[in-house]
Amino acid sequence: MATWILVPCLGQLRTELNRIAPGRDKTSDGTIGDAAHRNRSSDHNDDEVGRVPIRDADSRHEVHAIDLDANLRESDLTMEKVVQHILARCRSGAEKRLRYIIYNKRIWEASNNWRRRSYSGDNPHTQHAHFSASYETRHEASTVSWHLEDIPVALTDADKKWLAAQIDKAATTAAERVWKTKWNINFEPGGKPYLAEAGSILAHVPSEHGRSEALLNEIKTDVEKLLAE
Ligand SMILES: [Ca+2]
Ligand SMILES: [Ca+2]
Ligand SMILES: [Zn+2]
Repeated sequence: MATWILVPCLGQLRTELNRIAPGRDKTSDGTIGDAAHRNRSSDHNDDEVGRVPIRDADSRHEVHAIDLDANLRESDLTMEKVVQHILARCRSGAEKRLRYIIYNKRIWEASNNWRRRSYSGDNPHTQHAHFSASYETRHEASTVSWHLEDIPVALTDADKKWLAAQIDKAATTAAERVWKTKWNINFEPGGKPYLAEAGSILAHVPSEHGRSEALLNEIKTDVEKLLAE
């Protein structure tokens, strides 16, 4: 059997999904069709020898469809979000590499201006999403970004904790730098400026320094400026 390839645009889609959902389930992933697909016209078939809806311009053996498992194993990133993100780009005209998407009993087609229709095929596509690609060389071969990293996802508690620690560290470092270089204030070990919460500036300078309110505000502004750098 001739060697076939998945069209590069869909390979890129899978690569990006792997990047944003590194622990995703791949059980229901699929590319080239099984025996059942071979008996009917399907984008999962080898386009040079199999039954496909479109004959393309080249003689490369290509598969123009990918199934991606719906279980992304992420806290706030779902296949529904991925599908809707891609659909929005298709509808805006920013994305031209797909012919249709099937997911969770629904189908959206380029030929139907990406309007939603209910899908009643044998497989309800609840375990995976199906993406059918264009047969136009410039589209199928394009590996420009699908911009999956732009999908808004809430931070996990672990993410928040990590971020807060980074900001805290940056704030402390910035504050110490200003105080040492500009104000010539040196803190003994353990006498670090108290930062009320991540991203906030010093809540107070130890009172023994006897600085005035105006001076404190000036320091605060400096630190804020540093943090914004
Ligand atoms: Ca081909
Ligand atoms: Ca081709
Ligand atoms: Zn499929």
